[in-house]
Amino acid sequence: MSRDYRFSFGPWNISEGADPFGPTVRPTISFAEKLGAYKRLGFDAVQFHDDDAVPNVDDKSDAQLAQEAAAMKTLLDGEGLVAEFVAPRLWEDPRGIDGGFTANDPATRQWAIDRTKRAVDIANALGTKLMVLWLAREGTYIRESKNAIDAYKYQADALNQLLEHDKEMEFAIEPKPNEPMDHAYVPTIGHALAIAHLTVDPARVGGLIETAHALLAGLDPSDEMAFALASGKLWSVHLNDQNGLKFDQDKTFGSVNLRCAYNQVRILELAGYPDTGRFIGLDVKAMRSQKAEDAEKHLSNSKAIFLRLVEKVRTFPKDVERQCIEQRDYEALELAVIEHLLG
Ligand code: GLO
Ligand code: MG
Repeated sequence: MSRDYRFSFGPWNISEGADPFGPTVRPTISFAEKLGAYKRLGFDAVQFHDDDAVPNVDDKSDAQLAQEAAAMKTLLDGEGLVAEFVAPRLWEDPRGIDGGFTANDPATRQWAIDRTKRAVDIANALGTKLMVLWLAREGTYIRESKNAIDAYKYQADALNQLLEHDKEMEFAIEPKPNEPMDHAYVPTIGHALAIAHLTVDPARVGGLIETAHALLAGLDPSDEMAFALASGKLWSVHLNDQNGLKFDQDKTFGSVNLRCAYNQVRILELAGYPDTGRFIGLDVKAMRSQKAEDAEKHLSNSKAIFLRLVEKVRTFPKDVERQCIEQRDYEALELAVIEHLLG
């Protein structure tokens, strides 16, 4: 019997509903209140941006940073929660406006590395050895603005400095092809794991696959996961859903394409993912139209749909699968999958 899945999300997944065309529509919920939602909704771990744990991280001394991160760890312990990872939020700082690690200005590149080292220190204080790097602004609006060859070298160089800074920390790159930039330098897990091999310690550079990001890249999320799993490098996931090629929607897992969601669960099951001790992260967003009192349902529904799909994967008739594959009757296999999903 495999271990149970453990679930996580980030405080940004409970939000006030602002979008590029309109202001917030729900009241702000304090971090402390959000923490209370975790156990209530059946979640085990918190995904942190560095400044979720230590606000205004750049303005804090090392001593303040250590003290505030330790206080956050105490808060987590009190709630029976753990930190899954810390991600440096470089993309909100004015200095990172044109990228951090790939900025043309060497001083900005240094700031991005230094800020991420501090995020590593926060991760240690919170008791996690996993960093996530969503390389939000590491890309271009126009090709001519950067030298892409240099940009890849800069990213490997930044990783090297981080790997040296902490000899035990693991770095999971979260690929995304676009948004906020027109073109991101690391759009797929293939790119991420190739960059791992440009570093001094490839074994400590892996990936986090987000459903919507893979779909935006025109790829199948379960295959992206499989690619990382094949080298033991799927260190987290951001499950959600996406309705076609448009802005990153972060919809409830399985709400658009149930078959695609089923296949993501299937690949995690085939890999024995729960036994790795890694978490199922849900990077989902409530619809803007959702009333404040119901603005957590995207999280509980995503988890419920995930668990229903685990049951579906586990109860799929293996003999039918075997026969269909032996006879190369994929029409029959397809119908069997659909009938099973229709239940
Ligand atoms: C946005 C990303 C974002 C990251 C998070 C962790 O498209 O998915 O939500 O996952 O900031 O770095
Ligand atoms: Mg994400």
